[in-house]
Amino acid sequence: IYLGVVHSHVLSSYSPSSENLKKTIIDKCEAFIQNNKSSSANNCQKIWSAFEQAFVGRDPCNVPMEAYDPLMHTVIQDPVCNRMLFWSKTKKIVHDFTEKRDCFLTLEDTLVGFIMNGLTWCGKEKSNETFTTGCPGWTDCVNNTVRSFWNRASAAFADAACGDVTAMLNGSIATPFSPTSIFATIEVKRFKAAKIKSLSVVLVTKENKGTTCDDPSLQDLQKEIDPKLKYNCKAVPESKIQDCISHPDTACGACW
Ligand code: AVW
Repeated sequence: IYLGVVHSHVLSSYSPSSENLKKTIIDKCEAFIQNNKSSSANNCQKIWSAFEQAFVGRDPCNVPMEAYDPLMHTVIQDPVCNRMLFWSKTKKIVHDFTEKRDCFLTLEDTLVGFIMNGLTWCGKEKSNETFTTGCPGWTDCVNNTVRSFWNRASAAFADAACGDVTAMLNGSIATPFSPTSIFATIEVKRFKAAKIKSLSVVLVTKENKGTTCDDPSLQDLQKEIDPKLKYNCKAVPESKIQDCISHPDTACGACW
């Protein structure tokens, strides 16, 4: 009984998960800046503070995407015209592709996307603690801590889009332009014809099977975007992209 009391006292005052999340985020932030000197104007402590104020003390199902406005205003990120790569239902292949290449950049290759990628976090009402377990899942409630972050970060990424923009979509599923995806609900809606010249869809297919560029959902995509913006779509076999992943020296222009 005595040990039990000591144990719970230590737990409540030490709050290990919160300390770990802070360390994880600051370590990832610093590692990113080390590898991307163009991000060196960022201050990882300030990023942590702005991040934490979005959700600490809040119901984890009631964090609107605007809660992350201060974080997004704290992060300094240069736009990278012509190299922005959006994606939907292609998470693994798209990141295997960008990992060893500089010609394209996904949200997860930017500072804020890199830091949060793979993490789970939330707070609790009337508490200043940070949790990394027991947080609501993606579809448990609309305004959950993690989902609102990705919505907000995706909005900023799309707002910054300029030049020729690329989107890698999944041709192995029935609806490559899924109406409930972040790509459809947030990103495409924020594409600005004044800044963007063209949208190129790379439809990743399994050897001439599945959806084609004529798919109705891709026609919906084309209808969504400003007609001033040039649209094109190319079905590319997954094996061709895999070849490019295995051979990082292949020029990006030769991959599709
Ligand atoms: P996605 P998006 N349960 O592949 O267009 C758990 O659909 O939405 O592509 N996790 C989920 C769920 C779910 N039901 N739905 C989505 N996720 C998470 C940011 C999961 O981690 C970039 F800029 C999944 O891998 C892209 O252009 C991820 O959300 C665009 O937004 C992506 O879902 C990709 O979002």
